[in-house]
Parts: sequence; C-alpha cells; structure tokens
Amino acid sequence: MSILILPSLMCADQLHLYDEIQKLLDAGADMLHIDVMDGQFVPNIQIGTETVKAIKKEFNVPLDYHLMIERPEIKLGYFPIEKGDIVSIHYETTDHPARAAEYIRGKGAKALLALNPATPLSVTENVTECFDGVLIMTVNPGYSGQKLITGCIEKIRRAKQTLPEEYIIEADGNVSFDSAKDMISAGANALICGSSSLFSGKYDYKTSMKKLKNV
Ligand code: S6P
Ligand code: MG
Repeated sequence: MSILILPSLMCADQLHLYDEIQKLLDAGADMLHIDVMDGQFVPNIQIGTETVKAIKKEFNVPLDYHLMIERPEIKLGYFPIEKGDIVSIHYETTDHPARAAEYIRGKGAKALLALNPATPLSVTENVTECFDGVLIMTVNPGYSGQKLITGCIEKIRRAKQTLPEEYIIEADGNVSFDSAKDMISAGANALICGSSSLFSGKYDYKTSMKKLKNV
C-alpha cells in the first residue's frame, strides 16, 4: 500500500484558501485533511460546513474529514460526505461509534476511529469490522504546532501488528520529515502533514511533497 500524504488545511493561509488548495493539488496532494472542531471536544472552533461545500464544488478532490466534535452521529449529515472521502470520528465523543461508522460507510466513504493520545488501542477491539482504519493522534487534538507525544509511535506499531492488514493507519500531529520515518516504520500508511513539514515555510509545497514522498 502506498503512503497517503494528507495536507492539513488548517495550516494553510486561511485568507487564500482557493490558491492554497490549487497549489497543494499541483504539488500532488492525494486528498485534503479537514479538521473540524466544535469548541467543546477541543478548545478551538473551525472549519465551517459552507467552506467544505465550497471546496467540494470548486475542486475535484476527496476529503479526509477529521471530526473533533461531540456526538458526531447526529451531525454527520451536515457534511457533503461521498464516495472517495475518509471520515474519522473520535472514540471519546460518542457512545455509538459503530452507528456513526455505518452512516459514513452508507455514503460510500471510509470510516476511521480516531484516538486521543491517552486512549488505548484496545477500544477498537469490539468494533474492528465496523471501521476501515484508525487515526492515531500523536499530539492532543485542537491545535497545530504541538510537540509529538512519543509513546503514540508505539500505539501505531501495535495498530499495525494487531489490526487488519488492509486498515488505514493515519498519524496526526507533529509529522516532520524526521518523525515521518518513525511513523512509517511503525506502520502508518497515511500522514497528516501540517506546520512541521509541508507548511513549515522552509520549502515550497512541491519540494516538501517530494521530500515526504521520498521518506
Ligand atoms: C490537530 C489537528 C491536526 C493538525 C496537524 C498540524 O488537532 O487534528 O490535523 O492540523 O497535526 O500539524 P503539525 O505539524 O502542526 O502538528
Ligand atoms: Mg487532524
């Protein structure tokens, strides 16, 4: 399986999103990672449903939704989820993760269970077949620019060892050109790239993307 490189749109220039998306696609982005935050589950608020709809209308790009919102099962309908998309809901936000996954799969998208750094991998045990993968937070959700919690690399390793072979394993948080190597060696097959790599300002998107693909 090739490694998905997923630019985190919250790290792009928010006043020039259209141009930013164009540049990311030109640089070869596979999908766009959309962080949705509700100010309750995480101490931050973004990105609005109208923005997501506008992106879908203007660009032919699948979205990788990361829903950091309480009770996602009753809010999934706000989003234009379709075939080709990936949708992560957090284990900590719902009593009904499998119900949310069923809705997502019903739209033709892939459903992932996202885990905070402190949440053990064992919570996936009884609902493994309801999901297509896991999103492993390697920082606490809510902000970009945070420091890696190194114990989470071990969680990625255990996910690779114990979860189905075909599972998507996303790593999200402080994915740098260096930490990306450790994450991939541990078993991650999708990297969320933000201020630590793609958006560091050191290189243009094409160069950063090439560097990431080489990793
Ligand atoms: C954080 C969010 C992430 C960030 C990304 C930023 O809550 O889920 O997707 O946007 O991690 O990357 P970095 O390199 O600044 O940590
Ligand atoms: Mg995210």
